[in-house]
Amino acid sequence: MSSRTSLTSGFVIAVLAVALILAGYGGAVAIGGVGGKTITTTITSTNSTSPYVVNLVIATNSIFNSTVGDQPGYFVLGPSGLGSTENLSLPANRLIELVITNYDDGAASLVVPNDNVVSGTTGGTVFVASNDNINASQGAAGIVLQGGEAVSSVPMDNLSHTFTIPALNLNIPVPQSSTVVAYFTITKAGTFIWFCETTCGSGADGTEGAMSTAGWMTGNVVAS
Ligand SMILES: [Cu+2]
Repeated sequence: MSSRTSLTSGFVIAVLAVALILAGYGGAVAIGGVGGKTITTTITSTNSTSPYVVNLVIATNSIFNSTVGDQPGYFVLGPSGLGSTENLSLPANRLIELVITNYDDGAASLVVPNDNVVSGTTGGTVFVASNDNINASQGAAGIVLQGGEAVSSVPMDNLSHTFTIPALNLNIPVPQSSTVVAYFTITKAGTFIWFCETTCGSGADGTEGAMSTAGWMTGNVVAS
């Protein structure tokens, strides 16, 4: 190997490493080629550039109490299992990736008009995937991904719940039986009340039970 070739190889590896760091890649990278050996480099992504991911699940089979019966609720899914959404701790001034998996297949009307429209997210949209809108196929070169949809609103007859923080002008409508991904940044520290704005609770107007109880369809977001 001439010194020129060697220099070029080193340069290519350096550029590749920088590119992977810039892309926020976290993992082991195998770079082959120098003297027939494989160089394995571990690059750790930095927390400040990657989004903070929070996973919420909406489930419907929890028995609120013997009088009310079953009610829908938002739950946090984390490394240690199921958590309460009564006090959701989120970082301030960092991009948040909120993933909501909704197991509720029913629609409900709105308490607050127009809260089927997205607000406060990156690009003013949320990405929705469901069993109805993913329709990939197998092509000659591999799977052809098709489906999922970035939407700026959800039709009322398909609206199941919302994740809404009025103080932050954040509104994430959630369709029936879907997974929703939203990106947003909370630009100030504080405690903000989150609500679901559909009539998914109990009582004559659907605003009691889960809808008026922290840890079910409302709670606090504590941003720090
Ligand atoms: Cu709800």
